[in-house]
Amino acid sequence: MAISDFTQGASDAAASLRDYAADLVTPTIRLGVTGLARSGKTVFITALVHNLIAGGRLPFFDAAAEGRLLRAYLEPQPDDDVPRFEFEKHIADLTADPPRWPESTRRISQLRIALEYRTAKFWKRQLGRTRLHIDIIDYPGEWLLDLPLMDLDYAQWSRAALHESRKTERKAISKTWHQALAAVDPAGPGDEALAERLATLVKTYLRETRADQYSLSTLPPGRFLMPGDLEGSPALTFAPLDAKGEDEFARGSLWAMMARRYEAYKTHVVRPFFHNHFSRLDRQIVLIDVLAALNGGSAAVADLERAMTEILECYRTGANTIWSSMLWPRIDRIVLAATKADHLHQDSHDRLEAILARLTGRALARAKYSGAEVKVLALAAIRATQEGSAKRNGETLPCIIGYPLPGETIGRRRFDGNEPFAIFPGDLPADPDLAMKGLVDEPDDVRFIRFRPPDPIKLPGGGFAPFPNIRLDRAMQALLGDRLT
Ligand SMILES: Nc1nc2c(ncn2[C@@H]2O[C@H](COP(=O)(O)OP(=O)(O)OP(=O)(O)O)[C@@H](O)[C@H]2O)c(=O)[nH]1
Ligand SMILES: [Mg+2]
Repeated sequence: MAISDFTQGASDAAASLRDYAADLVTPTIRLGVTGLARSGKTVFITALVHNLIAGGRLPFFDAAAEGRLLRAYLEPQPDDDVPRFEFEKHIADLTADPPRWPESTRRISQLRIALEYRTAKFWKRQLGRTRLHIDIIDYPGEWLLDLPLMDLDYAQWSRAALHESRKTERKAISKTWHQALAAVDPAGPGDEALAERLATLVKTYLRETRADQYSLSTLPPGRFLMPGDLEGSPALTFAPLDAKGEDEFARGSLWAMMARRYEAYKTHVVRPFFHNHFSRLDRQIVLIDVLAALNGGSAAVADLERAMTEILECYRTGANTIWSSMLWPRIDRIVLAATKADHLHQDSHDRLEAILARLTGRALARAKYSGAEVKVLALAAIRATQEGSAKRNGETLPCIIGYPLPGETIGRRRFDGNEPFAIFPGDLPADPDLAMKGLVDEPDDVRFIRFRPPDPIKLPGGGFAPFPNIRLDRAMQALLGDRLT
């Protein structure tokens, strides 16, 4: 061995020893960020990290407001087998000319940020600095829908999934799949091409139930909706079968093949996710696009409520039998956040929070969160609009002003993305129960259109200033504040 190899090896060893020692002395919070597709996870994490690193104005985040945050910087993440959250790429999108929203991410990713701060207790005495690692984990909320599968065998799951798909409102969408299924004999030979065809039909059905009206059917394998790195993998080539009675199926039958794959999915996909990632989280924020559901009408709201109930079930450790086999999550603080609040005038922000509280109320009331604190709030991680007032029919009304994205329409007007426009977003109803019925069912529609991100502001020393936000600081206080005292 050459001497340089030896010294290289020795310094590697020293470095990993240093890392190890640093981990021992630097406490770590693992913060989970989840939500259904397009709920705003990527934008939230990017804005949070940007605000910490670039010293954003965060009046309700105590450590920042009290001037105790000294430095924040990115560090290599601890888990080598998880893709890194591409913070720099997302910032590059948001600060491009014209600015654009980051691309959809659709899989798990992780980022570590190190914070140096002064504790409040010793602040006056000017004692040294303290470090905290925040490991942020972005993962699809759809994956949480898999938890109930752990308690079901293949026959039970098949029955439940078929029952769901036969409901009136889904009949039209499941028709093609059910026609194919009617010709299938579960006792017949386990044929790969047939398995693939059935799995594809189920995935199409699931996608259509969603595309249709922002809806989710219960008991889908979460990866069917959001495959992550398993896109096209044989691990996802199974589907429910229709067995009459309590038949026994021979080895080599289609049923046996599907049952084996279903169990493999549980063992190799569902369990590792809950075991390796979910159960290690300390804090959790669940992002919810309440406005999109309100826009979709009462059926969309009802579906969102159901999906949230299932998702929140995962945080309910007290009475949940499934957890005993998988380690319990140790989450002690949960924030439920309605995103994109900048689509509303500030007068409606409290109402949006009330609607979210109502939407998740049933799930929360049922749940024992084993002492976890739950906070509900409305936020915009990046505020794409400004507030103003404008006259309409002689009356002065509060409005929001932003650049509607190309292709957005209001009435007959179609936007090209280059002109700012003032919009009267209307008020959310003060009574959350009215909102649950869905806004588009109301005669006086409240419609939401999408805006492009705000213009970035260059800092003299290089880089960009954090974007304006709504209540992002309150979310940060609820999630991290107590660990920075
Ligand atoms: N106005 C406004 N729009 C937002 C905000 N956050 C997200 N959006 C919009 O919502 C879209 C989706 O946001 P993302 O952060 O990419 O959502 P995601 O949950 O990461 O989505 P996936 O990666 O596809 O699961 C963005 O492209 C924006 O159009 C916000 O704070 N304000
Ligand atoms: Mg994303």
